[in-house]
Amino acid sequence: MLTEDQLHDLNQPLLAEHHLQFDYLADLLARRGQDAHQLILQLVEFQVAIPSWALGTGGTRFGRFPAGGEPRSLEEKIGDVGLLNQLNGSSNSISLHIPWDIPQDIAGLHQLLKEQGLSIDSMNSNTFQDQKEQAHTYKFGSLSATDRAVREQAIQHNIDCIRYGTDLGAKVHTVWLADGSNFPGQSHLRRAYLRTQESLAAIYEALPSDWTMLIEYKPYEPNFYSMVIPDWGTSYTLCQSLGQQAQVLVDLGHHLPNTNIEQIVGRLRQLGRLGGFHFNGSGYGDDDLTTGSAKPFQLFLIFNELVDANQDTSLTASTVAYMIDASHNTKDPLEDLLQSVDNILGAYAKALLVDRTALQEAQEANDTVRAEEILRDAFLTDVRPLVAEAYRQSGGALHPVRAYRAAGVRQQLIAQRGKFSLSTGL
Ligand code: LRH
Ligand code: MN
Ligand code: MN
Repeated sequence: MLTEDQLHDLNQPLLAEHHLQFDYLADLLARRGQDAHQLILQLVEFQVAIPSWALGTGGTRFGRFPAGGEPRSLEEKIGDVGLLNQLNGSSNSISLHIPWDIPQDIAGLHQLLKEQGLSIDSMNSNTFQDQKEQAHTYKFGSLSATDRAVREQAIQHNIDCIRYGTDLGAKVHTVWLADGSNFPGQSHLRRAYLRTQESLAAIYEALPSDWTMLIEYKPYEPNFYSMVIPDWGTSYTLCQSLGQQAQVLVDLGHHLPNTNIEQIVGRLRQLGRLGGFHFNGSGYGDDDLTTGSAKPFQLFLIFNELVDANQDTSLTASTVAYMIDASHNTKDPLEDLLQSVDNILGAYAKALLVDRTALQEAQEANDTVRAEEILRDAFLTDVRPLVAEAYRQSGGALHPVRAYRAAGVRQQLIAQRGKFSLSTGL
């Protein structure tokens, strides 16, 4: 844990320049009729959950290059998220993956979460790997398997996840299925869907009434001929058949290249089925890179849809779970997460700047250039002083990555946990 004094000292050398930049931006925005302080309040409120499996180096199937000092237990993972949240005030919850994060000491975990000002965001089931004591293999699927015993085991696992989550105060359960087939003819496509629907209905029945069940889609990997839930349409129809507590989860990396993700987001929001996000960055597929690193304009356009829908009084208000889902090989995982949250907040801030009245006028008048210019004006505004001020007002660091390095966090974690400590996860 960093102390308040430490954070204060880390901010001190950056303050003069920050004020200069912030005052300039606030004046500029005021001229355009926008209130910087109002925008900051919205940024301070915005929270993105951190996945427990992103706190260690993910690696690829070819190799893994551990950062050192990786968390060895759920308690240490919570500690790492607490650190991130101290630095940016924007990551006050954590997503857990079962069985990587099976909670043991429930009372102790509650105490720890309270001390760190954190909560559990979403539980995630894992029926894509076989575990040691497991009776049946998931080699040929889980909730869609032809073998009833496999399906029952997978259903029970999901119900167990909900039970762990209930113990820890979570309210969201996420189901991502690796189920599918690798070869034409291997699986009966319609029957696989129907079995999945039936299994999901059994899980949904065990869902407490104040919980949401998120259904995540992915077009390929680990199966490459067909995935049982390959796209948002399939997730959507499954949700429709389950009930209002079932919602679609959009993982940015789970689309074929060039998919118009912002349109999917707008569509789901309009249909009242947008339940959550897994943010990450992707150029080819499920690359799991830093959110917004390669396609910042796309991230902005996604937030533009969200902000627009939130301001549309004809739509019912919705609760969207914002989560990161990324883990990779080259960066310090905590630095990567700080960068991801920073890019997410930046995209959100820019979307808040869009002049919606002018945009609507331009759209209605079919003024293509004007409409695009309005978006470009917002996107090209340097909002970093707003985001920095939001961090500062939440008691965090003006520049979280710099503060993290200056405080020598990774070196301390290595000293405590060792150079070769391994985190459970991908
Ligand atoms: C699948 C996925 C899903 C899993 C996570 C580890 O690619 O995005 O969300 O739970 O990765
Ligand atoms: Mn995901
Ligand atoms: Mn993924």
